[in-house]
Amino acid sequence: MSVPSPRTPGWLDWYRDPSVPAFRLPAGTVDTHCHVFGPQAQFPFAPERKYTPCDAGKDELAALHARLGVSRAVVVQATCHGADNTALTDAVRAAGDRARGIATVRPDVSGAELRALDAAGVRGVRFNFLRRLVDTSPKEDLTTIAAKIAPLGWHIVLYFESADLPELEGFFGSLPTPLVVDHMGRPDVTQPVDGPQFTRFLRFVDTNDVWVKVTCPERLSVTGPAALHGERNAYTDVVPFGRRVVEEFGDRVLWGTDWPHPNLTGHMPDDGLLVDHVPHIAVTPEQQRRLLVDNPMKLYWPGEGV
Ligand code: 0GY
Repeated sequence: MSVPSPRTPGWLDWYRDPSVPAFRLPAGTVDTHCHVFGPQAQFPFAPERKYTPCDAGKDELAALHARLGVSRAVVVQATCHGADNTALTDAVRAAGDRARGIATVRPDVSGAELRALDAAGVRGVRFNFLRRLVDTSPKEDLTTIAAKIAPLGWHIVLYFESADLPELEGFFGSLPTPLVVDHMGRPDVTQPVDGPQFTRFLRFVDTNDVWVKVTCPERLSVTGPAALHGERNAYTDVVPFGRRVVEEFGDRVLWGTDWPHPNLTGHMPDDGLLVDHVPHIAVTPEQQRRLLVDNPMKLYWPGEGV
C-alpha cells in the first residue's frame, strides 16, 4: 500500500467535538453540501489535486449528522478526489436512500459510467471555476458534459466567485439543466447587499433556473465573529446576504454544512454553532422548513415524503 501524502501545511483539521446546536433542525433536514475525504489509505487523493486534506470519511460524516439532527445528505465531490468518484459513491451507497451525490466527470465519460453513477445515487455534476482549486474549466468540455448528463434529469452545481459572474453568466444561461450555485456565488460581503455585485447575482438567479446554497458563512465572512467558543450569533456580516436570498427565493434555497470545511487556515468552525446561523438567515418556521426540508426534498428526492 502507498504511503499517505502529508496534508497541506496550515490546513486545519475539522472540529472534533461540535456543540449541540441551540436551534433544533426540523425533522427531515437535508445537508446539501458536505464532502468525504478518503480515508486516504482506501480512497487515494487525485494526483492533480491542489491540496491534501486530512481524512474525513463517511462514518465521521454520519456521526456529525446524528449529532446535529440532520436526516439526509448530498455529498459533493471535492477537488482533492478529482474525477474519481469512488469515495463519494461508497459514502452515498452506505447511507441507503438517505444520501445523494454530486460527481465530477470528464468530457469523455461514457453512458455506462453515467448510468452507474446514477444507480449509485448521483444526481448532478459540479463545475468548478475557482482558480485555486482547478487549473482550467474549458467551456467546450463543460458543454459536452452538460449534454451528456441532461437526459438523466441531473443538474449542474456551479462553484464560482461573484467577481467572475459577468464573464460566466452567458455560459451558465446556455446550460440545459437546472443550476445549483454553491455558497451564494461567493459574494464579497464587504460590498453592500444592495450593491451592484450582489444585485447582479440576484438578477441571475431570478432570470434562470437556479437554486442557491446559502452556505459557507465561515468562508465568506470578513468580520466574524467566528462560530467558536459558544458564539451562536456568528458571521454577522454574511447574515444580510443569506437573509436576502431566503426572502427573495424562498422556494429555491438550500442549506448545507460544508463539512469538513476544506482549505480553511484561519479558523475551523464548530459545526454545532454553524447550525445556529440558520435562524438568523431563515427567520420564520416556514422559511426554515422550506430551506432545510421541502426544497432539498423536491430537488433530490422528488415525490418522496420526509
Ligand atoms: C467547498 C469549498 C472549497 C473546496 C472545494 O472541491 C473542493 O475542493 O469545494 C474551497 O476551497 O473553497 O465547497 O467545500
